Amino acid sequence: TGTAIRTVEVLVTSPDRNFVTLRLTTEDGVVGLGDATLNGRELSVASYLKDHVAPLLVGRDAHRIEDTWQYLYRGAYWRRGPVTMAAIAAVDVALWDIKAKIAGLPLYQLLGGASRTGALAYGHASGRDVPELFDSIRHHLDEGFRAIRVQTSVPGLDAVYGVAAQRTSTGARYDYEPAQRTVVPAEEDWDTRSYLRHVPGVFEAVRNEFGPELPLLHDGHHRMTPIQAAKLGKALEPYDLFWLEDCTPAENQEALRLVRRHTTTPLAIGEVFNTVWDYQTLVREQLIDYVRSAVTHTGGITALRKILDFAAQYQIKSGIHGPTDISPVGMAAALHLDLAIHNFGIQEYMQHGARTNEVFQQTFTFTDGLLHPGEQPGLGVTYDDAAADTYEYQPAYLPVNRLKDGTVHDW
Ligand code: GCO
Ligand code: MG
Repeated sequence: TGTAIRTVEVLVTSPDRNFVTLRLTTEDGVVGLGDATLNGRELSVASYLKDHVAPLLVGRDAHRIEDTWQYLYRGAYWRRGPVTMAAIAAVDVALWDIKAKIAGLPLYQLLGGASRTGALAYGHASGRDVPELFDSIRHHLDEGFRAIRVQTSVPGLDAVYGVAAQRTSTGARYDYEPAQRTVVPAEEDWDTRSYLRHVPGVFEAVRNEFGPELPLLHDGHHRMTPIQAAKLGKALEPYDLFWLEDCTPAENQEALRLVRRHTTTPLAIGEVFNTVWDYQTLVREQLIDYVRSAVTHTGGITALRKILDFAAQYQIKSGIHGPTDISPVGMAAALHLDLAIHNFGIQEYMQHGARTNEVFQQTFTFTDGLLHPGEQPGLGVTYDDAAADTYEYQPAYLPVNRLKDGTVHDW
């Protein structure tokens, strides 16, 4: 029939960074896009899709989203994991894109319609010292952001996660791109005690300068033990954070009990998670306040919607992952979900570069600090093959972290 999948294409391009995109086309010529980008492991997802999924999709009815999801998840026998779940996510999002285009509606309408006028976004401010950080915050406020993530260098450490090394040549942007185009990962250094001594003073300075209203966020990037995280959460309480993110490596969900016992600073976790099972204890015991998963890494809209519905029963909200390693296709999927769900919290928005926006043409808007996916049928993103083909894949990796004595630490 006309809605059967005719072609399956796996597209790899590297405008400002590597992106993997799945493109499905039905017999009737309706095109759906899905994001399959897994930072630093891009080609493994491309292979999973090309070698193992594409042959199963040809001829399937594009309307059968839930059935296709279950078929790929259960049918592989080997479950979960970032590669598998990113591949399933790409199929799922592409199928939602197709269904919404056939319906002639923006995707959020199929998810229940708009629950708000737009999705509150937070931007990434950072600085090597306090004056540079203030400049970066002001720059984000000028761009329209109404919530700001604050990351800072730490005295004695050369390079710290989340801090832009320098201003761009125009001086206007404070870009931070964690993956570097090297064949072997770069190495950074780390010392948790220096970090814990430095960060509270930075937040005190930011609060004094920008006042009590501005929502402030911070990412601990998995580096603390539970008791260190408890200490930081407590020390930051006077500065009223919107959230403290990834305070511990949360594979051990029970570790969060200890953090929670000591601090009322709201906690956000989950950008490296890929199924609802990674959240089970965290949600049921109300150990977190925000779910950080990306649509792209958690099995798509179908699966993330279920995680967020589960979280909603415990008054836990969304904080969908939106760094530059989520492609504009993955971002669009997040924005449609943000608009529709009831338990929306905040959306991360890290702004893609000009080359990326040339490859992925988009219809979203950013007004008064709120993102909106636009009113085009489907996701509202088109892929420009001619532009994409000029940017070949280039190996790029996230850094590795070491303590002062050389021990490998969480990055
Ligand atoms: C965030 C994340 C990212 C990750 C990146 C890794 O909160 O946005 O921590 O910056 O480091 O997604 O690929
Ligand atoms: Mg993070």
